[in-house]
Formats: sequence, structure tokens, C-alpha cells
Amino acid sequence: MMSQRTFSIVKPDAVRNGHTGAILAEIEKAGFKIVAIKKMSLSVEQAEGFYHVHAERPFFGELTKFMASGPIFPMVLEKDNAIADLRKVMGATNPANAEEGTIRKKFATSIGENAIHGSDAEDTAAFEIGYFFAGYELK
Ligand code: DAT
Ligand code: MG
Repeated sequence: MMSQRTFSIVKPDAVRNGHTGAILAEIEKAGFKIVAIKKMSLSVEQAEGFYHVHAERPFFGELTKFMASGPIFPMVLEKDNAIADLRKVMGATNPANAEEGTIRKKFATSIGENAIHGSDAEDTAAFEIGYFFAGYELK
């Protein structure tokens, strides 16, 4: 697989708990190049737009409130097979099911507050990168 870009977020729980640096280190250790990164906070409305595919889920309110609860580090990552490989490095959505050594196993506290986001497909990666970054930021 050729070089590919994906989108990730260090979520508010991980930032609050002081795990940003450790998570970035795991990502770099796994061979990803950090193409773009910034620190920001989301409004609930911005979090709703980002997670619109989950709008009908029972946890949508909790999820969007959590994502707006503190600073995050959105970022664009690049490597061969980036989308699938980031999902592997992240681990399962529920940290109770995450494999040993994964970011969620190490740093997530619950299924809702699970430390990191990663795009799940090419189309969602493209939408998510564009939601947070302008073209001129992606060199
Ligand atoms: P992932 O983040 O692994 O792609 P997802 O896309 O299914 O997982 O869900 C998005 C986020 O929503 C997830 O990271 C945490 C939250 N979430 C998912 N399922 C949940 C549940 N059953 N209860 C509470 N929050 C949940
Ligand atoms: Mg997802």
C-alpha cells in the first residue's frame, strides 16, 4: 500500500491526564509522520458536525459534550497503509477489549473517554482532515 494520510485526535481525557506527549511518541514509534497538528477546543456544535455519522446513536449527546470538554490535538498523519495501521495502534473502542500495548489499552479510561480518534476509511479520513485543516496547512 502506498503512502496514505489519516486523521487523528488526542481527545480531551488524554490531554487532561497529561498523556499527549506519550501518545505522540507511540504514533511516531509506529512510523507515522505528523503532517499537521494543532491545539484547540471544540464547541458542542463543532463536535456534533465532526461526529455527524453518530447523530442517531444513544451516546451522541455524551460523546459531543465530552469532545467539547477541553483542549484536543487534532492531527494529520502519513505512512503506508496509515488508516488501517493507526486503527491497530489505537486498539479497540472499548479499552476493556483493547490489545496489550495499544494506545487505548495504555491511556483510555472508558469506552466513552478513550484517548484517541482515528479515521476508519478513506472517505471519512478526507472529510475529517478537511473539517480541521486547510489545504495550505498540509505540506
Ligand atoms: P472509534 O472511536 O473506535 O472509531 P466509534 O466510531 O464506534 O468508535 O464511536 C465514536 C466514539 O463514540 C468512540 O470513540 C467513543 C464513543 N462511543 C462509541 N460507542 C460508545 C458507547 N457504547 N457508549 C459510549 N460512548 C461510545
Ligand atoms: Mg469511528
